[in-house]
Amino acid sequence: MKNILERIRTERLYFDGGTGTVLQKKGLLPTEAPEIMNVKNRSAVLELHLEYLNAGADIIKTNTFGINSLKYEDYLCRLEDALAIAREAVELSGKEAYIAFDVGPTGRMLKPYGDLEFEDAVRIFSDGMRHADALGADLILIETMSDIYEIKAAVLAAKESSSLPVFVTCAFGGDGKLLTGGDIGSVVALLEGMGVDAIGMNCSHGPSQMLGIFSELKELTSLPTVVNPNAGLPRVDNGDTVYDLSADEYAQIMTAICEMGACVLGGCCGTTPEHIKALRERTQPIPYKLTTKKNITLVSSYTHSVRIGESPKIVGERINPTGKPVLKEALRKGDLAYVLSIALSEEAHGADILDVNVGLADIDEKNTMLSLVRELQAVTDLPLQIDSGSAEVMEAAVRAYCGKPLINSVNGSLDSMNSIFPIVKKYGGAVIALTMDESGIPADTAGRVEIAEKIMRYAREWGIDEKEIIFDPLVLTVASDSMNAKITLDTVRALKSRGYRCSLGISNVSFGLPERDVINSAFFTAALCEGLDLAIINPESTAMMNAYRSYMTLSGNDPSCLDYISHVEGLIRESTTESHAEKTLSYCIEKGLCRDAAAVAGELIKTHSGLDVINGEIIPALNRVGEGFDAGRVYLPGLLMSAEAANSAFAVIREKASFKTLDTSKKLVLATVKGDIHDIGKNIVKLIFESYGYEVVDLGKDVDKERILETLLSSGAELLGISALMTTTLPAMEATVSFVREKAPNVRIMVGGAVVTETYAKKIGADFYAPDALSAVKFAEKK
Ligand code: B1M
Repeated sequence: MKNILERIRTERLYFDGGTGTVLQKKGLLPTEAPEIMNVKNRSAVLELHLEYLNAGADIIKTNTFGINSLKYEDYLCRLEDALAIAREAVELSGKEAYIAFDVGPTGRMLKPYGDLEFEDAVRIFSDGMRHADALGADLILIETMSDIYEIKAAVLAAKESSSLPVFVTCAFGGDGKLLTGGDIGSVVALLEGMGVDAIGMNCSHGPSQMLGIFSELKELTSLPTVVNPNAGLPRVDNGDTVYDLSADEYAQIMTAICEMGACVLGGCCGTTPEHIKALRERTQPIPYKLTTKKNITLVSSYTHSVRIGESPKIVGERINPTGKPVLKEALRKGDLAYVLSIALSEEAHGADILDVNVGLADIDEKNTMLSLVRELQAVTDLPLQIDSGSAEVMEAAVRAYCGKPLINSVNGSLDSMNSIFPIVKKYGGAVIALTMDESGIPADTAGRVEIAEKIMRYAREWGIDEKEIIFDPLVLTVASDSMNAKITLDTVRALKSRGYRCSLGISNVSFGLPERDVINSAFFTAALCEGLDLAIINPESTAMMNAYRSYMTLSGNDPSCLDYISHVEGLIRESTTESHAEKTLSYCIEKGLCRDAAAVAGELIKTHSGLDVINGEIIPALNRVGEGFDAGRVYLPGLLMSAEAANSAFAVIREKASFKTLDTSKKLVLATVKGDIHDIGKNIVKLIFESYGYEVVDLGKDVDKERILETLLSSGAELLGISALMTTTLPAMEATVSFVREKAPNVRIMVGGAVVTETYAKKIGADFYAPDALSAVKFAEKK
């Protein structure tokens, strides 16, 4: 059979459509996972594959979306069954079709936002992929992905455990972003960097909603594209999820996506063999569009990408202990909070990327780098530049990094290229390439350009694209040789004229001179005028940032001078209002700074009551984060980090709170209702009740009504407090109230939580609506 990778680059292929929704019509119950059907009704799955193959699919997905070693102990047998059914279907059809081993998300979030370790996720994905390769799958389809870090784990697993082609399709939301905030650029950066074979989108939407997202994807990617939408936007009708687009309507809208150049077309939820048949018939006559190669250099973080080469970008240089005694001491003591505050300050001053170097002789560089990369990624969404002289540290950090980093650095020596290029190739990354080699730094431009060409040749041999190499032609101080700056500027010009990207660590130019920023900022402007793409500088230096902003404005990179004006306005505001020099508790919570939040709370509690701190700082901060989430400014990772920070502040308040002696006659059962995992409010209620001497039986969050009743009966408590924070979990609150009313009529029930109102509480038959914790205690005490 012809290689699928050659085919998708020259002709259009077709995927099959939905699996679960079609299997439901063949007997799968709504509560059952589709993979159950491989065992429960094998012939229905065989029939599904055959129907798709007969409808014109060239690639069928195995019915394995939900099978992994986390979910099923006997996952290997289950995979064998699924692959055997797919193979039998292809043989029966007599067609030359490909079998895609279908891989869905693990269902768990990765640390630091969830509890799954990155390496565990890699292992879970590898377990299945290794097996699928051995069982004869033709490719791996990683689909319906909505978290960049999980995507990285899955792609890494595919590379390490199989030699199959890898296609990845993501589930973008209506805002064109992944659930965890990743935009198209961050997806393209990661996946192209890691060398997947095709990239695209599936699920979440119908084809018309995907048009805009797809056009953005086409602008950025040089890879073949895959589009597998749902049959319209899903909606719920009488408890059933329905998809409105008929086969013809679906095919008609898909022609637009086809004309834009999608290489592989198919369907997801709600699409049927009729949809695929109509899709193929309608789009087959449309001429295949070759995918063009884009010369775009991207680095990325969890949520977004930075484009290098379009306009100059700033790399913050401050997380580097060289010459910084306070930072050295902080790193030695493991005081990462200090380092995080440097990062946030660099970000606030306008850095686009942050350099991270923790090279100190007397610390464990690898572990410090790993912890810092993880912590930095939880508080800032700027991409990082991993800066280490050790290839081992580099590999560990680049592997753990969520996104596509800048790698600092490789040079023209064979040793350096042989240790750094494999890392760039495997994990993806743009790499700073120093124009020096075994013989040192050439004294002239010609020598530096020669090394640059050597590096480029080797990179190509390693299969690394030219656009991923960013040359640093190195600047030596003018204090030792007055021609040093000129040689560097000439080299920047020469490299730029060859179409290469350039970076410089600007401040070396003035080493040993007084008033260094005077020289640095002038040199910086000169380098920008030669076309410098990246500058590693201190963004907190006013002189340097003034040089940068002026250059941006004067070079046409700041339309209508808007950035310049808003920067100056910001300066005026800062000078007339109180500066934000001290971190407030709300600031720490909004930024997700857990350790700082605990420390500031510890200070506050010395002079304020716990309730004042909660009401004055914690709740307003969480409300602002919630508003940001609502407005699409904050994403789930940010929400989680803020919740963590609030919890760590809360833990300190709890520790310091004074409690009345326990009165065992005063008992309260407390829970957040089924389906709801918000428990910060409930925990506050618990704290206040305990401080009034109550014995509180806290059942935690996501608690079903049966367990609540059982606890009320076994503990003898006659007071119940339940909390709900989402409109979707209000029905669970109502069900709990009526269940407890019926089975334990003597229990008094209080309800609370941001979505609950007095009217609603009355409607569902609760005894009391508590807008806050104190009102709940007052009600309880009234008895
Ligand atoms: Co989410 N979340 N969240 N969230 N979260 C909200 C609630 C939301 C309003 C944000 C938004 O969109 N603006 C929104 C709900 C929208 C809606 O339905 N109306 C939302 C969403 C959508 C979600 C997810 C679905 C997001 C996603 O995955 N796409 C997801 C849901 C998961 C699930 O539950 N199944 C989710 C997840 C999370 C985190 C895990 C990240 C985190 C919770 C961590 C945790 O609790 N351990 C989180 C957070 C922090 C929030 C916000 C920002 C803050 C909630 C909070 O703690 N408030 C929230 C936005 C907001 O409310 N402003 C939001 C502070 C707390 C002290 O207030 O709980 O109201 P509250 O408690 C008060 C009173 O109400 C009262 O006393 C407390 C103290 O005064 N009270 C009681 C509460 N319970 C009581 C019980 C009583 C008495 C009084 O009985 C005696």
